[in-house]
Amino acid sequence: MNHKVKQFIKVFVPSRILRSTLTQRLKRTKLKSNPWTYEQTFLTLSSGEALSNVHEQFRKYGILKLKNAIPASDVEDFLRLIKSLSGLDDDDYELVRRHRKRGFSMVGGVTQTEGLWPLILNPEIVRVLHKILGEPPKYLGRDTVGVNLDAYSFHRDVQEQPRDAGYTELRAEAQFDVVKTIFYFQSPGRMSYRFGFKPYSHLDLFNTATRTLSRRSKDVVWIDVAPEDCIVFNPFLVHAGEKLRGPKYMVILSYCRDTEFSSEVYYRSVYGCVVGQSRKIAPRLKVVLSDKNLLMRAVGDVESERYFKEKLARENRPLSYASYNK
Ligand SMILES: O=C(O)CCC(=O)C(=O)O
Repeated sequence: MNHKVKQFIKVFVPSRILRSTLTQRLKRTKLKSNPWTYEQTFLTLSSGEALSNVHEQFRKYGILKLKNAIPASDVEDFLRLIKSLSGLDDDDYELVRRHRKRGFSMVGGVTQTEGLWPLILNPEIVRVLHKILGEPPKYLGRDTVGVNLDAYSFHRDVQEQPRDAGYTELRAEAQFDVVKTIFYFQSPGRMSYRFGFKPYSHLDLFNTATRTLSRRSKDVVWIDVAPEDCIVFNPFLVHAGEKLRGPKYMVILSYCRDTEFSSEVYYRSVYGCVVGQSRKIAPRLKVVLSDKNLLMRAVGDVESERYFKEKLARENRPLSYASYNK
């Protein structure tokens, strides 16, 4: 309850009993105004926990917090690598804050940095993803390393497309094929970052009103993400990171079921990326992924000229895949 309201009640309501009733009533009204106060809105698991029902539960919530997925010593190594990759350290945050400089973003930063591959291969995360997807997960790439990047406003990681014929079915079919993981490796002693989302929005595909959500909206739930934690989420979920308020070291990865849709997503990321960025899975990483059964069958095909030609031919027919915008 607001401090000023508390003071007002203290000064102007003489009876102790009346004061307490009024305070309780106001507290309850405040709780009622937040639709998520009494509802479970995401899944939480601890590393190593038994995983019954995770597949169904993830479909329902579209988001899961996996606690202590990354050993603390690995967090230190990843943080060191990200700092050297970006050339930025905690002190550089002040530059961003004071001079409004944009932070560092490296698309493909994980696939191109061997020291970060253990993050992709993390057995605990892979075990949970297997349950979520209902089959062995494949690595989709689409990774980003970001330092001191101010967060996007609320968004889905898919484009909102016109509702053409057959589109609804295709999109619904692909709705659970891709999952993303996000990490915030803060330096020791720094506050953890928070990840915000609109509960159940991954099931409400045509509700575009959520795009205008404010960070203070009561429709949003915020999750604290410690450096050892991993957030797994459905990219259709409306989400955002919190505003930059300290040094921020973020990594995003994507995994998928091995389907035509995910090949399409990989294709788009390889051929649709900005010049100078590489979203191809590095050749040596392909070998490592293949060893761990994490390599998509279509990766080689997608990168070949044959796929490119067939793809162009397909595009002459009406095709309505949900498309990835990032
Ligand atoms: O910047 C963040 O913390 C979140 C990033 C994000 O939502 C995204 O890249 O899709």
